Amino acid sequence: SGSGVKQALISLSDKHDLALLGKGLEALGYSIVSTGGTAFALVEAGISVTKVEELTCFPEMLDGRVKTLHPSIHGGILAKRDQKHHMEALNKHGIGTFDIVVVNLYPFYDKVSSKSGIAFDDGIENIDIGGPAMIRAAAKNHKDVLVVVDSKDYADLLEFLKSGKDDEQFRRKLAWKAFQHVASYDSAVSEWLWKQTAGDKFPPSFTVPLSLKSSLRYGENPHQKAAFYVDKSLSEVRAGGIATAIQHHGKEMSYNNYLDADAAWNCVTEFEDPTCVIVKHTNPCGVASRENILEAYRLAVRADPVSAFGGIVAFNVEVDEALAKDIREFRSPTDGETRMFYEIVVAPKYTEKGLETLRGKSKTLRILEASKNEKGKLSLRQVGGGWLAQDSDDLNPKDIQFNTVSEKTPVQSELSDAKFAWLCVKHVKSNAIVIAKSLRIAFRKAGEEAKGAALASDAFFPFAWNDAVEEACQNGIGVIAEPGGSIRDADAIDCCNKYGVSLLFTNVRHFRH
Ligand code: 93A
Repeated sequence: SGSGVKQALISLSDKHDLALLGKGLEALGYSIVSTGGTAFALVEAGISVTKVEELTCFPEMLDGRVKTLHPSIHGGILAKRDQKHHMEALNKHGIGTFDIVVVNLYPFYDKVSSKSGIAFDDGIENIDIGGPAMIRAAAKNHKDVLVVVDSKDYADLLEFLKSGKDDEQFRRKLAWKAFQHVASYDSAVSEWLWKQTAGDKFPPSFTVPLSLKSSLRYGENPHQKAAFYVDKSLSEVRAGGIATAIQHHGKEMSYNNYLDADAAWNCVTEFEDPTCVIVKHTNPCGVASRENILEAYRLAVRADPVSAFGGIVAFNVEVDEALAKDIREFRSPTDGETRMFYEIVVAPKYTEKGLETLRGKSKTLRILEASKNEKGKLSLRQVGGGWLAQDSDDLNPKDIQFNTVSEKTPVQSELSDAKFAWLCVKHVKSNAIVIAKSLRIAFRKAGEEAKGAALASDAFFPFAWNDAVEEACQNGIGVIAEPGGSIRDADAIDCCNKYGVSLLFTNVRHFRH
């Protein structure tokens, strides 16, 4: 400040670790200026504080809409200390400088995404105006002002101040983070407003609030740089999905690991019964549901033991000691000798013993604990010069109807196999067919094992005769599930009728490219 006293401006909605910050700054000789609630909390913690109103000589106005929007505040942030006329202007108006600005914003995102919902006017009131103004001002003038928007940075800030050394890089990093914070905030506001204007079209443009989770060693290949970003930097709520999974053990996750783990996790969480999914290069190569998860695991391996080797194993139930032992010990059905090797195990939960046993499998095995994906998220894919956006394919499996269109009606076990195959096929790269059977071994080659099995196709069959449908019928498939909707649907029906096979139309397509 002009009087030589160092000043920090603090205005926080999330007051986590505020006392730690306040005490640290006070000990370093800073005088603290704060808004209403923040000042109150600091006083409670025994820290002396000057209220913003005392500097501005203005009361908080308009129900708090105008608190800090004042030259006494913004002049003190924006003045360039090495510009004589800036400092003269401050002196003339009796304005002191701020060396530190610590602000976090009204929790807009949490409010509008709360389960109970929020009234439109409440949403509006939760748009922070003064906070971003201070953050932007401080970040612009970061050469003279340290700007902090994340309580995780308090310790670094205090450390930096204690060191007494200046560091341009540290200042720029804080400024970068500050603008990132405000940008995510504004995009959340804009997206919410867009949703309030209704219509089911996608917005004319949008930003996805992201924050860096980790730098990755490399991308799909070693010559590609890569990083992993997490959604919703502004939410304290732990979002689901692979991005927020806890890693209990193993080597660092790679770019490809994340892709594969995501594919396995998305697939396995579709099922209600205890299920094991094994994925190789984002495609499920073995899926099995069984009351007994041990059996499901072994069946999933057996479906394609060669691909399963080195794959990702996902479960939708807790991994206990018995299952962990099997994952550790089970020998490849290809030679009955080699122990199965995996890159990753992902599950919703582990017992203590289960975790301990898995840790013993290898140093490298990555063990992930994940929670279910949030539904209704945007799915984005990059193409040359742009992005494709769509709703994620997260129809509730229960809402899909399997309408019999053939003369033959499937028996109960065939129907449940068809539903199982249908859930699988959605997760296989198009064009996909999946064959499933409730007996011990799902069929690999055409032959005995296919007798009475269920076949699901992610898209309709453009041809039936002398093509996939007839071939399946000739190979002993008992039931076929497909979307229907081809101009040659009648051929598929006739063909199934000829061979006495049941045909089900879902009216839903599950392409996945
Ligand atoms: O309503 S505002 O947009 N107008 C302002 O002038 C203002 N100044 C600070 N919101 C404003 N703030 C915000 O108040 C800060 O961003 C912070 O999140 C919050 C802290 O208020 P309190 O200290 O009263 O709890």
